[in-house]
Amino acid sequence: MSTENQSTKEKKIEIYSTKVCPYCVKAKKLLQSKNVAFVEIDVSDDDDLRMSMVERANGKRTVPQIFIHDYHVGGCDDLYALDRDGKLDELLKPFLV
Ligand SMILES: N[C@@H](CCC(=O)N[C@@H](CS)C(=O)NCC(=O)O)C(=O)O
Repeated sequence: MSTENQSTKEKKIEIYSTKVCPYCVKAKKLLQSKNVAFVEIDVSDDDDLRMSMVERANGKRTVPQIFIHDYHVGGCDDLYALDRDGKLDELLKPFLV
């Protein structure tokens, strides 16, 4: 495997979510429509995991919190705003499946 492929493989899109969360569903729908793979981290029943999300998201406590590799997008509204501004597709390019 080339170095480029290797590094792309190590990068990932992560979405912190809970089981009942309309904004999470909406955010995942947009990611799915873009044909990218993402990792979902369910923090519903895990306070430690939720705290690590809050730390990583600079104090944001709501779900979803979305990360494109190490770029913190924010929540669902932020994801849709990026798309409206025409910036999302470029960020998602390395993750197309
Ligand atoms: N504007 C935020 C709204 C997110 C939001 O309100 N999420 C709800 C769940 S759908 C939430 O986190 N509520 C508080 C909680 O679950 O602790 C976004 O677009 O992500």
